[in-house]
Amino acid sequence: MMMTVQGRKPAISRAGWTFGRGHLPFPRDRELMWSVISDILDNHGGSVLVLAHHNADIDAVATSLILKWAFPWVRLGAFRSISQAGKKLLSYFGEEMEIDPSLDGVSLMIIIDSSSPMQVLEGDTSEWPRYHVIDHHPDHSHWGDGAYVDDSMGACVEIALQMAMLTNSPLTDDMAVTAIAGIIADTGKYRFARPVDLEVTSFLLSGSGISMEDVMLVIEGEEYFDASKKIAQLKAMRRLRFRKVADQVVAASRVNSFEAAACRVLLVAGADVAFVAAEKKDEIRVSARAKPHILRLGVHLGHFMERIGSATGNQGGGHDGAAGLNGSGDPDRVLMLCMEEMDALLREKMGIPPESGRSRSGRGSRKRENRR
Ligand SMILES: [Mn+2]
Repeated sequence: MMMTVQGRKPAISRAGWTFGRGHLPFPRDRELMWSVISDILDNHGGSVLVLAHHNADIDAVATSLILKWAFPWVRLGAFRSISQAGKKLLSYFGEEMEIDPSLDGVSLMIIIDSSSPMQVLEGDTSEWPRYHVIDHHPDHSHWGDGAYVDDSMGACVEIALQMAMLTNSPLTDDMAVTAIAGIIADTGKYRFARPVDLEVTSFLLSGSGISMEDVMLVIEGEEYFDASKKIAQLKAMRRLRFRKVADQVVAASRVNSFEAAACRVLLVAGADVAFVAAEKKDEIRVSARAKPHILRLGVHLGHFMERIGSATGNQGGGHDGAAGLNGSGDPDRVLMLCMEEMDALLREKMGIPPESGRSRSGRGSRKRENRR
């Protein structure tokens, strides 16, 4: 473990806990939260299982870790699997979660970050060991009354943090790294964060010796990507071609795999719309991604790729900002078509006439895209 384990105590007021300018509000329902906590305390000698959902994500793992550090006698488990990112966070702290843990002898379960029973266990809830639910998802009607749900929190780990503070646990650097990782993961790197998520982040940074860089290293450090993904992303950059449509950039590239990841890299590098094709044996796959301002123009990539699909004898479709195509054919020709059609669509949506005087030849030929 790299971080220090010595913890600090925040200042407490009626509104919650503070470190510097950071603020962790008091739980939405203190009595309900305390009843969960006292059940965990009462089961000190029993067997308490903290259970996370299928393919446990960073927030679920972070919530489990905070609860483990606050209540060291609990066991950690996940239904069916743990996500790659979740495993990375666990291994950073040398901790483990049991996959499909045995329920023999379990006297109490704390189900976390899950909005319905089928995400965490099979069978009827009436046959499960006794349980409490801690969650932040807005739709939790599947659990019925008694679940502790606070959908004002961007991440479940913020609720776990309140539980730790309510039992007077000091804040350690490990807790701060873990909790910020959970918040980052569940707010789309703060893209969808609300003020409270930023206040809690500030609380964690002010109350610990860690920096944002420490957290980023844990969740996207150099070991985060496996080698073939890194190579695919770099190759996508090397094979990049792009064209400018007014002030927008449409980019395309080819890889052997990880086409969706490569698409995201092109967007980060500056493209507004990206297409990346992968060819495997006789099969091709094309991923398409667009930034939100492109969608606001009225572009729907799912419909767009459906159109490209039928024009090339393939299957295309998807969401407005993330779509794809599967089938066969020459990937370069499909990419070329994607770029030309997107060029035309963007011009239409932006009200720019086709070829808007950019073509130097004057014979209506499209401007050649940059290539290398
Ligand atoms: Mn979550």
